[in-house]
Amino acid sequence: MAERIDRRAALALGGLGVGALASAPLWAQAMVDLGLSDGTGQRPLSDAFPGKKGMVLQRSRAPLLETPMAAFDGALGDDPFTPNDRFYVRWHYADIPLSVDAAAFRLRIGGAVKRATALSLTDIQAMPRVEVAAVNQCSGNSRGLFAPRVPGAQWGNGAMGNARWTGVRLRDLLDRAGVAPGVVQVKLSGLDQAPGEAPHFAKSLALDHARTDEVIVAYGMNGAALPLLNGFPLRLIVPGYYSTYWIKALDSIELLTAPDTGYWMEKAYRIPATADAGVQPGAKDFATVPIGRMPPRAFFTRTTPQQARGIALGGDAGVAKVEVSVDGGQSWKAAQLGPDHGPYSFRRWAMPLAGLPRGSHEIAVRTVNTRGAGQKATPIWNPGGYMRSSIETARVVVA
Ligand SMILES: Nc1nc2c(c(=O)[nH]1)N[C@H]1C(S)=C(S)[C@@H](COP(=O)(O)O)O[C@H]1N2
Ligand SMILES: [Mo]
Repeated sequence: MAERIDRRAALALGGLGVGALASAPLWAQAMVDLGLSDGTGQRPLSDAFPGKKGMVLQRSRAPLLETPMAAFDGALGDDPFTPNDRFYVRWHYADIPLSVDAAAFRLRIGGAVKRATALSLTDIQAMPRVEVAAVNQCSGNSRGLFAPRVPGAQWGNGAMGNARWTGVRLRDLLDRAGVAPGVVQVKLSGLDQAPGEAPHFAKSLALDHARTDEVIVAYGMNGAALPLLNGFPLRLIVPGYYSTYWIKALDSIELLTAPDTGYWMEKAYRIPATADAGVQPGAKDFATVPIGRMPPRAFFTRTTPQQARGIALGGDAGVAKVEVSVDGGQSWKAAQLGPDHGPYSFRRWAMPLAGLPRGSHEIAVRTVNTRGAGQKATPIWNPGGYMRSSIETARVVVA
């Protein structure tokens, strides 16, 4: 089994020294332009991080590495999974696990449980195994496209990736420990450490959600162990939800009898309680709710005078259709869709463009999911730079 995690795998992955986090000199690197709203989107591509290559360097410590859109490109029939070595990376705090001893590692399940439990990776891999294809997207993906600009990581569209995640159901883990009466939430946290008095990164899911078939604790990613930077040896997978909940290097599950009032639930990752999560630029003092499900989105990965193509995600449901407009959104034509890998996966799309007259054309792409949710032309705004999901455009010049 390719995902089998043994001690040797951990040692091979354990070489991430702090020195390795320094980037190569900027002059030695290829640059990309993320097309950010304020024109400051030029970034180097970096090979300096263990297990990663050709990543858009946003920040070295804590690592923020973006996937260049070209890494998502492929023909309609190509699988729509993001290679592990191109998968984006985001950590809040610089003190991240630099090596993990897989033999000594334990996942602790405590709080309001019938028996406090600690499971080894061997214990976990002996449990019923499940797999899900799902997009992991940062809540702030595309934040750098917000106008007016908002503070935070200035991501282009590449703070997302799609993988086949293999692991065990969170429910099965909870049942090993036994859920005590009165539990309302499940709090999850990992091996990374907060500096000083800062709050440890932890997120909580409602018990009902945590017990669904879909929420899994993964040890495998695209048929291999998780890269250290993507949460080796275990991470939470919450299909259809933004990845703030997808706790990496997961080592603690705590059952709560009252809602989590920690900083990362009460203060951070909250969106306006409006229908589209948008408010007027500059608005303050509006009601908020925790960010949750993802809306549908479609992206270009390559546009030539002959063909436009890309990827789409349905968010919390499958991609029902993808449509392309070459006339400024007046008319739309259905694109061809690639193979369906389930409701939470990317799906490839392609549209022939041959026949466009000479000149410069703006091409637009939009998707509708199987719940009937679509995309709007006008971008939303909120101060966190969360949940951008408006229609994307690309320009093609026919000579
Ligand atoms: N332990 C831990 N898990 C974490 C985080 C973190 O800082 N620490 N960041 C979350 C956020 S906000 C994102 S966007 C994703 C990024 O996942 P990736 O680095 O595998 O792409 O991890 C999530 N899980
Ligand atoms: Mo994120």
